[in-house]
Amino acid sequence: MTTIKLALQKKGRLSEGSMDLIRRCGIKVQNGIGKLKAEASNFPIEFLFLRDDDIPGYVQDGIADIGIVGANVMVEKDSHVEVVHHLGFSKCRLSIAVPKDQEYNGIQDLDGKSIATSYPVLLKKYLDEQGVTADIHEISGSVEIAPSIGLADAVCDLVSTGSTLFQNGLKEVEQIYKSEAVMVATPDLAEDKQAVLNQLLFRIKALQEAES
Ligand code: PRT
Ligand code: ZN
Repeated sequence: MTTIKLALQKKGRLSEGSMDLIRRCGIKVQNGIGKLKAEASNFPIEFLFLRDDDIPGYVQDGIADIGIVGANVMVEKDSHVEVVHHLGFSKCRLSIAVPKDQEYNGIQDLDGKSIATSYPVLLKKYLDEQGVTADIHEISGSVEIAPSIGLADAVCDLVSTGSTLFQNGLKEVEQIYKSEAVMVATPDLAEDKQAVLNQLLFRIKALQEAES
């Protein structure tokens, strides 16, 4: 039987939800510490453990047939993959935040200002739609520190509880994108692999229905 390759985040905010979903589907997998590949013993699926940023590219290129990744990363990378299912975990939002004492009357206030983010594509799209021109300063982490060290006037980062913003003296002023984990597939998946994916999706949907 054909085996499909599923790309998962190795370690991070998607890994637990992803492995938990696989296990609840009744799929048995032994994932040795540090291993980058694993196989299931009772379902035709192989797992590749990667950094989340690399997952859309691997799936687009067909190195992996399917993947589980945050919708935010998939859209930011502008990857040509198909979203086959919304998985409902790792929910968060991409938001703009400004120093809490700063007066804020609307997105126009950010015109001509600088905004630090790890999501320049999603941010630019939103600003363009709003007719706002800002200087987008791309940084890869610790975004919330940027205003307090004078690097930017505002930030655009992922938020779940809001506590990181709060701890850094920031307030959320615009929600620009809502995200959750999604299952993506390579475009034009071969028919035999599509059949395996359908079996997997059938199990996932049954779980979701049982829980709703
Ligand atoms: O090493 P690798 O590159 O694989 O992982 P990573 O560090 O790039 O990503 P990771 O594991 O942090 O996040 C993976 C995905 O989880 C993201 O792309 C989102 O789809 C999703 N997700 C859900 C989140 C959050 N919630 C989240 N809260 N990703 C990041 N955060 C961060 C946020 O950047 C901020 O620093 O958590 C902080 C805010 O959290 P609160 O609860 O204080 O608001
Ligand atoms: Zn990452």
